[in-house]
Amino acid sequence: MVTGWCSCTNMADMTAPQFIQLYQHDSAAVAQELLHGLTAPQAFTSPKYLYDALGSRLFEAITELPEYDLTRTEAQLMRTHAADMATHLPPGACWIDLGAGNCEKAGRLLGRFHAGRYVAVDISVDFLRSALDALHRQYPDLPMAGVGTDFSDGLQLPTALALHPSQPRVLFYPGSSIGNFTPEQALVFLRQLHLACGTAPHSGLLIGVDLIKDASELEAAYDDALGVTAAFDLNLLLHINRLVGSDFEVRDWRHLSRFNAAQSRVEMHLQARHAVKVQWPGGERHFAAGETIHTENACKWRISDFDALLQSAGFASTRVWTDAAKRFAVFWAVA
Ligand code: AVI
Repeated sequence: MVTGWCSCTNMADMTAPQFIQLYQHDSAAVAQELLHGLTAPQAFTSPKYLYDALGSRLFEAITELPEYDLTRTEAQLMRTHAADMATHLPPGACWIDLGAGNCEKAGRLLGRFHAGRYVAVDISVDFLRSALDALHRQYPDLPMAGVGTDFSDGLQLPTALALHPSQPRVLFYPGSSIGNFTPEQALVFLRQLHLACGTAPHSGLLIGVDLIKDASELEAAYDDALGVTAAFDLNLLLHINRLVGSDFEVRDWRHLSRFNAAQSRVEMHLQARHAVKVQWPGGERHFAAGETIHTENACKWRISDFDALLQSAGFASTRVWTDAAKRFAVFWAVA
């Protein structure tokens, strides 16, 4: 069901952000998806379930950890190369911010890149309201919208947005969130983003990608000394308990991060500390001591491989900026 409404209550403020909620929580479908993964021979869950209210706050804390420099390196790259980037990106574009959250990253760029419109996309418009209201005070003349949709399974841009076919689009996907897809899933997703760029010339995708580095550094980035990432991972069990009515006990599990060199990815797992029986309405699973639930992949890329992936997804040309140590890359891929 598509529900669209404009939050304008005051006719004097016709530029107030528009909010459109597409995603509707379907508890039976969510439980079915989770139980399918939890009962698989190698149990797994989608990383999207890491982000309940507490999980989102823990992730924000992760971005401040000394071991997790990804967010800071990307922000530094954006600052250092903003002037050069601005010569490649189209002015007056509609910026579509995927996984916008607090809209902070895009907020720093909209003025510099002379955006013509801003569309923040996240699972729920409730996450976007205060951020967009604040951004609206900063850029009162910039038309803005918030769209609540689960784009991990495909990006839908609602017709209620009335995107103009001749306005170029900048799809903005920072933070190396693409790394949470396997390369096969990433290709499917990037093809969808290519389509979502529309037909106006100069449209494209601005995307941040974390690069391969030393395994011990990568493992530490996903298993910090303070235990914030462990809390982020373990909190998933409490979220699952609420979603499927299971009885996971956090203390029965430990967080693991390991670099899988063959697949070029950091894997997060929750490992049973001893034999554990987990029950939920209508089912149960026994986990042997040491057995794991695979909770996240964070794929790390080589610049040349990611460039090839963008080309396979249909993007015509790419430009890349990276830091001196080649820890992180920002790509501008023209549709
Ligand atoms: C959101 N995503 C890009 C983060 C990452 O690095 O894969 C999530 C994360 N998981 C553990 N730490 C951070």
